[in-house]
Amino acid sequence: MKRVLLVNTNLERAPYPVPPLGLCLLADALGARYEVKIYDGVFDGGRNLIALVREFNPDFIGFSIRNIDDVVMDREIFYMDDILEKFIRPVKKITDVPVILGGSGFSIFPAELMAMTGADFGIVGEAEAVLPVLLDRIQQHMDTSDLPCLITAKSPEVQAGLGLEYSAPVQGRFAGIDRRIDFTPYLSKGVYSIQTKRGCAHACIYCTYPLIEGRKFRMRSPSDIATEIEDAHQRLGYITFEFVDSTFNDPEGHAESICREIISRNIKVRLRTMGINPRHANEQLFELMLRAGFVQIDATPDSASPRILKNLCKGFDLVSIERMALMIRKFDIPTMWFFLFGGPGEDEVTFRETLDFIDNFIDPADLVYMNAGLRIYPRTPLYAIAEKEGRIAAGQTVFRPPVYYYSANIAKNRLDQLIRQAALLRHNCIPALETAPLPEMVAEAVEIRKIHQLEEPMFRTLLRIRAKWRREGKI
Ligand code: B12
Repeated sequence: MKRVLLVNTNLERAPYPVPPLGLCLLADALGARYEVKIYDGVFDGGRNLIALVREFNPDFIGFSIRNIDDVVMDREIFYMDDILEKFIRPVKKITDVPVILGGSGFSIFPAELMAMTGADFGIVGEAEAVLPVLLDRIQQHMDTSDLPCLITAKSPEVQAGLGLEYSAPVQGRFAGIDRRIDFTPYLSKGVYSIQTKRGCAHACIYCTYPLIEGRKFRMRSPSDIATEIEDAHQRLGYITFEFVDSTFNDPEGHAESICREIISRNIKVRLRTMGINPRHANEQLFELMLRAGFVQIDATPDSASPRILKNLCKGFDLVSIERMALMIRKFDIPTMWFFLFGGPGEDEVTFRETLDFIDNFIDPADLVYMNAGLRIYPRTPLYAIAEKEGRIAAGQTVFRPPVYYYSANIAKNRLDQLIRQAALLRHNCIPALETAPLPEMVAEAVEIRKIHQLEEPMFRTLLRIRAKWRREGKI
């Protein structure tokens, strides 16, 4: 049986380490036809990779490239140099088996990463269907040029299938992340990722999700999702499960069905999710989410200015965000809010509109994350806008250095200053550059949580300490 080594090159552990769900799904998809091993670089950082390659002696090596940069302007962590240095180059030095790339970061910049790494093949987007066929064809020395979303070293410019409308159903049953990798380090520091669907039918101008996952929602059945949670819960105990969908409550009704399924099985778990879309947020959803075990959500409206919401093509209006905020307060669901300033048309007036919303609608116990500058990605409407406005040259690469869009209606320094001022006056507003809390603050939070046996999300404890330290003039 041929052997496949799948390498997770993600070295980032902030805001917390994320398990390589995509690679685990691929290992399942390669099934019984291949012997598959996953090397998880998150905690090992490449140290034992070469020994594993020598011992396992794979016939194929796949590298997953998730993060390219951190999307925080002015901090600009660029991950690729380390990925090349710690994983790809050392492996290529000792073996010449075919190297295949994939992952969400790769799917955004496929041609650039093929050139940078010297890989043989790359698959853009989901790979459960294509990867097994590709490996079969390579072994049989067959032509691969008709495979969708495949890029080869010989024709990196042929991005066949990019923007392809995926139609294959998303894998239903799944063996589980912890059955594919050592999940122990994630038990205390991380979460168990759950995907309930693929695709994003929205058209936010800067966003890559539709490019990575396709534009059509393709759902897993609530029963398969609940079974995955139930089984992992039985194996791993009381862990936090996190939904990694672009938006959890889309299309309408799916999130509700998942919650009902979890409730009906009486599974006692901690759940959290990214992206709640205001358009489909309603009281019944929040009620069901609380009953199912949600302890925390993210709300990512990006702006609360009617003009900017329209310019970003968010697909919802201020009224729906306000309605959602009122429900969040009514049900007291701990929420991290994310705002992204500097989009097309942003000026002092629109900035203040968002600030007014923060002041009038967001619980001061909840966190408000303020980022500025929109990362420009290829093949997005924002790229076309930036090109048209002459911010970037026609066809310019935005891979490295990462290029950000800034509204022409407000100077960057002024916007940064407004964000800093807003954060100084509000203990719960955190500028993107200051995301990591002080170690002393974390230590105090841990202590308080232990003494009072607090179950609330860590960010709420930290925010209370932050407010106290501000009052005491410590920060
Ligand atoms: C969920 C998510 C988060 C969650 C993670 C929660 C969790 N428990 O996992 C949170 C909010 C914490 C987060 C944080 C960050 N994220 Co994020 N995140 C995502 C998101 C929406 C989904 C990722 C996911 O789990 N997908 C589901 C799995 C099943 O898919 P997958 O891993 O991609 O695998 C499939 C394919 O890619 C492919 N594949 C994967 N590997 C391989 C390997 C081979 C060889 C092949 C052939 C194929 C292949 O096949 C797989 C199965 O189909 C993506 C956007 C997106 N839609 O992909 C952004 C995304 C990955 N994040 C991004 C970034 C930047 C970050 C942060 C650095 C932001 C920050 N400054 O904090 C951090 C890093 C965190 C970390 N520790 O790594 C960027 C990366 C691009 C870039 N600019 O670098 C993305 C693409 C969003 C974007 N801006 O476009 N993120």
